[in-house]
Amino acid sequence: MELDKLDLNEVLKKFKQDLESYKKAKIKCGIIGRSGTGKSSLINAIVGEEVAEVGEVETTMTINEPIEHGGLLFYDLPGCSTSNFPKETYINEFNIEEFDCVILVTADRFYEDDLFLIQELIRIKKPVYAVRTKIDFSIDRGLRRGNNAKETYGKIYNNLSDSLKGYRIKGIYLVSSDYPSEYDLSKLLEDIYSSLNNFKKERFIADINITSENILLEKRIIANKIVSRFSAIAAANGLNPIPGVDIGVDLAIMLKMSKEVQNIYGLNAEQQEYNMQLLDKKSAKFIATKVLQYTSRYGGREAIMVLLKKLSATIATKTASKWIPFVGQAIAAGIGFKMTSWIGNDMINDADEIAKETFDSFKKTEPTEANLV
Ligand SMILES: Nc1nc2c(ncn2[C@@H]2O[C@H](COP(=O)(O)OP(=O)(O)OP(=O)(O)O)[C@@H](O)[C@H]2O)c(=O)[nH]1
Ligand SMILES: [Mg+2]
Repeated sequence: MELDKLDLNEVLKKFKQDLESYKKAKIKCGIIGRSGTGKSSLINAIVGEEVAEVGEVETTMTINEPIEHGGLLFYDLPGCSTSNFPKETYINEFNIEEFDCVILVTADRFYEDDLFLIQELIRIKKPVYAVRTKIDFSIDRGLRRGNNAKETYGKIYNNLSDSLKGYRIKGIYLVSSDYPSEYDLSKLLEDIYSSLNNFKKERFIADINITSENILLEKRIIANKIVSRFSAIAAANGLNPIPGVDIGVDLAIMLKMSKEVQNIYGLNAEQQEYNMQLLDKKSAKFIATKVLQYTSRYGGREAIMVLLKKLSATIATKTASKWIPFVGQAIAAGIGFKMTSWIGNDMINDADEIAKETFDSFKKTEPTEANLV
């Protein structure tokens, strides 16, 4: 009996610590490139939300003030050739030593100063990702001249690859911020993800845009972990029954969990607004309705109370012991755990379904002639 209690406490403590570490994790990402190359658009496409200002005219920015999205911090930096910052001191000037990754952005090719910077970055062992933006433009242009998408893509890729020969960069990615789930954006994100460890890895996958089915799968794994952690905390806090439910569950924790799941799946208002711009009218309307249903089911205190009442009625009709992994005093905590994780799993299943439908709609909206496969 004593042993069980001890185990339970240890388990709860671990879940709690893990949730804290996840919440606190930050990934610092440098985005370096000339003005107008599409840095801000790329940041928005990475996170699936308009967090950076995009413009036809040069947008002002405060250097060293990162653009934040969850645990992701983007340092939007001017290229070293066009800036007032000499290339020799560039790395120190911007504290690049502290970055987890550097994305070098160009809309055409990499220049001598870029190559110098790449060399310096590799010398200090920073993972460097070379990104060529606006690939949709180039492919369109190619099509008008009688070159198919594959030819244009191949030509651009080979040219960049030749110019970067001998530099140990992580990869070359041809992306379009207007079509985030086309071309190489998902590969870029998957590669950055693979280079990170532990909680940074979790945080990264939770905070990025769904640009591939693989990312969606990874998000599900993280979402499940997060729900377990929240459930453990709910169990630990939830020994006092709440009126009308009979069983101790921490409502505040459930609401936080709900928010986190919505964030992971891009269901919050800002992320939806971003998606709506990229979808055709019919899909946008369909998805918006689904999201509205989702938020009214899981989004507020009352909504969760309704779910809890339903669930506690179900539990009452069954033998409680069947559901409870713990013993003795831990019974109430056990039920709190189970109820939170049940509701959490429903949240994940429903969110996952909407995300899948959104992703499929993107695929339908994308330029079919430009498809590379
Ligand atoms: N078609 C297309 N247009 C893009 C893409 N990326 C950026 N643009 C456009 O290019 C212009 C400049 O994009 P920004 O993202 O503001 O570029 P930036 O590098 O942040 O520019 P500064 O902040 O001024 O340095 C905008 O009009 C964008 O809409 C892309 O992948 N495809
Ligand atoms: Mg910008």
